[in-house]
Amino acid sequence: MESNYQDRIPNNVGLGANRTLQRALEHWQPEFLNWWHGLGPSDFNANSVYLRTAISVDTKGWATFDYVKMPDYRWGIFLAQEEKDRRVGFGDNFGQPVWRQVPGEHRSTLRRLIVTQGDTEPASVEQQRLLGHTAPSLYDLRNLFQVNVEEGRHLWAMVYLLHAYFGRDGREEAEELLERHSGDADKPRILSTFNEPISDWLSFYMFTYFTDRDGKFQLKSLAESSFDPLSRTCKFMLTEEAHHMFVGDTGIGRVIKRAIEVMKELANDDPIALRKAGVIDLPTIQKYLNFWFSSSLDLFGGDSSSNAASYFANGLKGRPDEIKYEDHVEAESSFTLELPDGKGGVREEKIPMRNAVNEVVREAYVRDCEKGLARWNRHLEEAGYPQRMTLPSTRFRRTVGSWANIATNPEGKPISQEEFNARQDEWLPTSHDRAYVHSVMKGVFERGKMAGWIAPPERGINTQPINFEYVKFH
Ligand code: BYC
Repeated sequence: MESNYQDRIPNNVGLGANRTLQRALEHWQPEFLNWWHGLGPSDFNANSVYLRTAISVDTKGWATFDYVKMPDYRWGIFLAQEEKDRRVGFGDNFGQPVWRQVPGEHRSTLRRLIVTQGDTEPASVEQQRLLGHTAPSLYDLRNLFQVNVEEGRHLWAMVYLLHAYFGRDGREEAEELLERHSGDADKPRILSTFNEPISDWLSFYMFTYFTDRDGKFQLKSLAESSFDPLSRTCKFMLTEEAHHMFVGDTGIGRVIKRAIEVMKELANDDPIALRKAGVIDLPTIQKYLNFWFSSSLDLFGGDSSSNAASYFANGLKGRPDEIKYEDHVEAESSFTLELPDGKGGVREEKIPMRNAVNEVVREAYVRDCEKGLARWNRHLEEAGYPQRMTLPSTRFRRTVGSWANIATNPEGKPISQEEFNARQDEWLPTSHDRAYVHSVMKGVFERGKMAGWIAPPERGINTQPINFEYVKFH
């Protein structure tokens, strides 16, 4: 299908040929813009931002860079190219042709999955709406806005599916995606992490590293779906997701680098001395990491899940890179979970592999998270410091799954609730830590300048220099 960039809603889904759908989406468009103005980035909507926009899905068109005012960003609907003769890749229908329409018996489940995915996209924009004011540089400000507009496009992607394939229910769900709000007491976002405030840039980098990475794994699982329009939508979303994780990965690396620079200058690694010098000390970075990693682990759902088993059996949602697995049916296989034994220890339990899909995907996610830690720890190693960043155990501070509300230390050893309460300030950000981090967050809007708590990036965006005017104030 040709890309049409001239339509009011840019698309490669032939929207012009389907007047009813086009009108329905054109009706939703002003509601989206209202939401953007009310709950999107505050105050920077009149500035020109050096953004990439997808104008088609081929290698040339998916990343076109230019100055754009955010409300003028062309939020389009783009699906990856259709794969000829694509077959169901897993579960009970393995090998059968994929579905171009929603099968009646899976309608409500697919709608729920699409709504849950769609709900996270505007949620993240809401969580980050005030961050622009404290951006550590124009480069970072531009990256924040890039992430925000693309999350807006990902919302469009899910809303398109709801409108195109789910009739009146879908249109109602699309409205509700703009009615729930992150952290709202009455109408919160669906998944827990998306109701956590992101009011400082260290949290933003942690979120884009850990939570966007959950996004990567969930999108990859949905890209395996037998419902082909969902699969193609998610495949294209994944191309944009990579930059979001890059922002987190390099952001955390730069905060650590800057701490190391000051540790060297002062010949001292005492957190108090570092805070006096205006940088973020390593123990505080570790606490933020513990917080966001554990929160993001919850997003994979329960470790033993009958929902996950039926998604897999029915071919609705698979495992990332399903092709790499030997058995695509998993009818007989099992998985051994480590569970709390209720007596302060750990016991093992064998469960059907299909019920363990969330855990299998979570394990793959943890391995992917470790790559960033290896990079950040290399900075410490090269500078000759013995400290290392570590991922806490997947049992630590969980609120979903078998380890939910079981007190453990970061190594995953079950401990008493009293010990957890007494020691949690060593492991998780305290109000004092948060207040300190907030105190160094002051906007730096001069070309090429960086806030004192973060090192400059290694290179600019799209081969531009670091001191490029990434955001124009006029
Ligand atoms: N918070 O059988 P269970 C992204 C619910 S991020 C609150 O254990 P299941 C992005 C669950 O919904 C990716 N509730 O889990 C990143 C279920 O409720 P119902 C977002 C939770 O169903 C950054 C019940 O507990 N995409 O894209 O196997 C920026 C029992 O569930 C939580 C998706 O998540 C939680 N943490 O799996 C922007 C993909 N966890 O249905 C964007 C779509 C579980 O019984 N969603 N629950 O009422 C899914 O595939 C699944 O819903 C989940 C849960 C993986 C989330």
